[in-house]
Amino acid sequence: TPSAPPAPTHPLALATVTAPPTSVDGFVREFLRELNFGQGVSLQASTVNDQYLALARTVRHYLMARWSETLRRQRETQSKGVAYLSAEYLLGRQLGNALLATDLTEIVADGLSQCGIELADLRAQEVEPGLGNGGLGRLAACFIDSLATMSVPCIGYGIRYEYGIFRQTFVEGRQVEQPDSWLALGAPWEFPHPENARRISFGGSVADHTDDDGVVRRRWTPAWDVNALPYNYMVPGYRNGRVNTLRLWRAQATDAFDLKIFNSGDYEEAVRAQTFAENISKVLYPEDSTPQGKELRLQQQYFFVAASIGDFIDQQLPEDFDLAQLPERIIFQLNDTHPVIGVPELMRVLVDEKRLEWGAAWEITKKCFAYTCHTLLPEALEVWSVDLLGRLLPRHLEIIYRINEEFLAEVRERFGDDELRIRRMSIIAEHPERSVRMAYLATVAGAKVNGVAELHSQLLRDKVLPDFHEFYPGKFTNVTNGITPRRFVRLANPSLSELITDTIGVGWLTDLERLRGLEPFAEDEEFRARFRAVKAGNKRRLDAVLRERDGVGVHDDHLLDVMVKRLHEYKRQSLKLLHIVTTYDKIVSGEVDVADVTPRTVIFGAKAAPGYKMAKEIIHLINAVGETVNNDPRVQDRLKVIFPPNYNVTLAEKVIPAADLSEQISLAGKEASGTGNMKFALNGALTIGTDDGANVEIRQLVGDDNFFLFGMLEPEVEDLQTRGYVPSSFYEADADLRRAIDLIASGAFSGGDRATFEPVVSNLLYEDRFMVLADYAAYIEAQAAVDAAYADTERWTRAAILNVARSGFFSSDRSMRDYIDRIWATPPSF
Ligand code: NBG
Repeated sequence: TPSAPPAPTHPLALATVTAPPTSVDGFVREFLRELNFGQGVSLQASTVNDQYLALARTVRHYLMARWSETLRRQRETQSKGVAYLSAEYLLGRQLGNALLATDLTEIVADGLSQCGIELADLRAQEVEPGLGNGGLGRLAACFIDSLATMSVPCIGYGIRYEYGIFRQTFVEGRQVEQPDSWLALGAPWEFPHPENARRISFGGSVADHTDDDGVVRRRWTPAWDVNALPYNYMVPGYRNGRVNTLRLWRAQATDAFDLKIFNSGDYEEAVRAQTFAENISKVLYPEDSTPQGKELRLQQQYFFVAASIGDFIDQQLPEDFDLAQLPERIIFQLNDTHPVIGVPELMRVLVDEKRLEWGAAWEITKKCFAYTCHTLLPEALEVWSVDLLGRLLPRHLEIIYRINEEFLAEVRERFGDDELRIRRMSIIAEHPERSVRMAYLATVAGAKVNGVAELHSQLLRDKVLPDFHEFYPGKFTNVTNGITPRRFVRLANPSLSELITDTIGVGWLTDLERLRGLEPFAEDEEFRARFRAVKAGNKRRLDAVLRERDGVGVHDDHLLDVMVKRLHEYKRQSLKLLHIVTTYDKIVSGEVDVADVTPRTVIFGAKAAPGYKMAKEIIHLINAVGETVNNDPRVQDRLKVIFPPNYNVTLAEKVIPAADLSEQISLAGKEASGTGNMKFALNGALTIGTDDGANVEIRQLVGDDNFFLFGMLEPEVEDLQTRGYVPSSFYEADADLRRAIDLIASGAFSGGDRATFEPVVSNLLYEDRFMVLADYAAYIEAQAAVDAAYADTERWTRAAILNVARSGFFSSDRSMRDYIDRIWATPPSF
C-alpha cells in the first residue's frame, strides 16, 4: 500500500483548532465575520434569518475545538464507546442548548444587543429538527445529551429526514397535516461529508461462489444501490469540554444508478430513478407505536443501519483492528426494533466481507448488540413478511434463517421436541403470513434486553417474552427512562433553575439527586411564595407564547391542567375529555353552582398518525368540546379547553414549566414508561395518574400524598379482560357517565348533528379497548381530590416542591449510569 502523503502544514496553521476569544468583543467580531462572509450581508442589510444563521455558525466555532479534541482523543485511546442506533432523534432547537453548554448565553446576549439585536428573536427563528414522533425519539436525544455530559464516548446514528414529523394544523377542528420543511431556511448545525458516502445495496440474489482462497461462500449480487451521505451534528456535553457526534444519513442516487440510464438517453427514467433512491431519507414515518409494514420503512431501516455499522468498522477503527476484539470496542444499542436488521448485517459483514467463520462471527455479534424494548402493545412489535424481506435483503433473510435454526436447536436441546414452545419462540412466525419477528431476533442476538420502567420490564419478562426469559434468565434487565435536566429544567425553566441554585447552590444540574436538598424548604413559607411566583411567571410566559402563536391565552388564576403526548387510544385522551364534559354538564344543568367550580384551563397537545382514524376523531371532538365550553356564557370562563396545534419540543419547553397538573392516565399495563410524566414532576406539577409505566416509580418517590393515583391496577385490568369487559355496563351503572356520553351523542358539540361523533361514542360504548369507561368513576373522584387540594394553596405548593425535590432520579444521567452498569460496561473516559 502506498504511504499516505504528509499532512499539510503552514507556519500560520496551529496544530489544533482553537476557539474564538470568550469575550463580548471577541464574540461580536466573530459574529460579524460570519454575517459578512458566511451569509454575505452587512449587519445593516441582514434579515433575522441571516442573523440567526450567522449566530448559529458563530456558536459552532466555539464548540469546534472541543469537538476536534474529542475526536482526536477517541482515535488515540480507542476506548470502548456506544453506538446508539435510532431511527428517530427528536432534538428540539439547538441554539439555546449550545449556548448553555458553552456558557456563552450572557456574552452573546450582550454582544447582540450592542448590535441592536435581541437574542430571543434569533432563538425564535430556529425551526426545530422534528426527526422523531414522540417519546422514543426524544429519549434518544436526552440520552446522547447525557452521554456527552458524562464524557462517555458515544456516536448517535440515525436518518437525516428531509421532512420530519408533519406540522399539524386544524381546519374546523380537524387535524390537517402539512409537510415539515425544516431545512428550508438553512441548516446551520450540520456538517455534510459527502466524501465519506457509503454505498448501500438492496435486492438481487444470492448464490454459492468459490472465492480466491478456494472457499465456497454465499455471494450476494444486489440489484440496486444508493449512496448514504453522512451529516454530522455536534452533541455538546454540559460545560465539560466534550462534544460527541450525531451522524445522520441522507440517501442519494449513485452514479451507477443514473449514468446507465442517462447514457441510454432516457432522461425521464433517470430522474425517476434518482427520486426513487432519494425517497429513502425523504420523510419520517409519522406512526408512533404502530408501525406499518411498509417497504420504504424497511429500506430506511436497513439504509441507516448498514451505513452506520459500515462507517463504524471502516472509519472509526484502526486499519489493523482485530475484529474478534469488536465487543471490547463498541456496543450497538438498538433503540426499539427499528435497527434490528443490523444484527444480520453485522453477520454479513463479518462472514461475507471479512471472511470470518460463522461461529466466530456469531460470538462477536452476540456481544455487540443490546436491545431496548419500548412497548407492550402487541401491534407495535415489528414483523416483516419473509416475502418482502427476502426481496429486499435476500442475504439477510438467509442469515436470519440460520440464526433461527441454530437458536431453535438450542431450545430443543434444553426442552426436547416441545413443538408448541418451538413455534412460540421461533424468530419466524408462520401466521397470518410467514414473517420475521424483529423483537425475537433482537432478543436472541442481544447481550441484554431491557424495558424502560420497572413495571414495563417486569411485564416484558412475564407477559411479552416469557419463554425467552426462561431460556435466558440473565439477559433481561430494566433501565428506567430519564430526561435531560439541561433542556427540560435549566433551559425550559430558567426562573425555577435560579431559585434552585439560590437555595441549594450549583452542581444539581449534573447531579440531580441534589434536588433532595430542597425538601426542607417545602416547610418554608417564604420559599413557597417564591416557588409560586416562579409558577405564576411561567404561566404568564406561556400566556404570551400562546397569544402570539394561536391568539388564545391562559388565565393565571386557573389551575393549569395539561395533557400533552401523542394521540393514542391507550393514552386515553378521551377519559380527560369525559371529565371536561362532565364538569360542563354539571355547570349547565345547574347541578353545581359555577361559582363553586375550581377555575381550570385544560391544555391538550397531541398529534395523531395521519392514518389513525379514531385518533383523528378524538382530536376533532376535543376541539369541538373546547369550542362549545369556551363560548358558553354559563361557564363564566371557569373552564377553558385549549388545544394549540403542532405540539413539539419547542412548545413543550413552554407548557411544562407552567403546568399545575400533569395528566398521565393510560390504562395500566399499556404505557411502557412515559417521559413527559418525569418532565412535569421535575417542573413542579402534581401528577394525576394510573399505576402505569414510570408513574409507579414517580409515585413511590414523591409519596402518595403528593400524587393523585386512580384506576385499575395492571392485574385488575387483566382480570377484567378475562372475565369479559362490557363497557356499556359501566355506562348503564353510572349516571354521570351516561350523561356525559349522551351529551356528546346528542350533538351538543356538533351543532346538533348526532352523526359527527357517533364513531367515538360507539367505540366507547361497544369496544373501549382501553377501558376508559371502567376507570371513569375513579378518575372523576381523583379529580375532585385535585380540586380540594388545589384550594389549599400552601398544601399544594408544598406538594409541588416535594415533586421537584424527589424526582432527581429521573435524570437521563442516571439512566445512562444504569446502562453503563447493567448493559454496556463502558467506563466514562476522557
Ligand atoms: C414509547 C413508549 C413510552 C416510552 C418511550 C420511550 C414507542 C414505541 N414507545 O411509554 O410508548 O416512554 O417509548 O421509552 O414509541
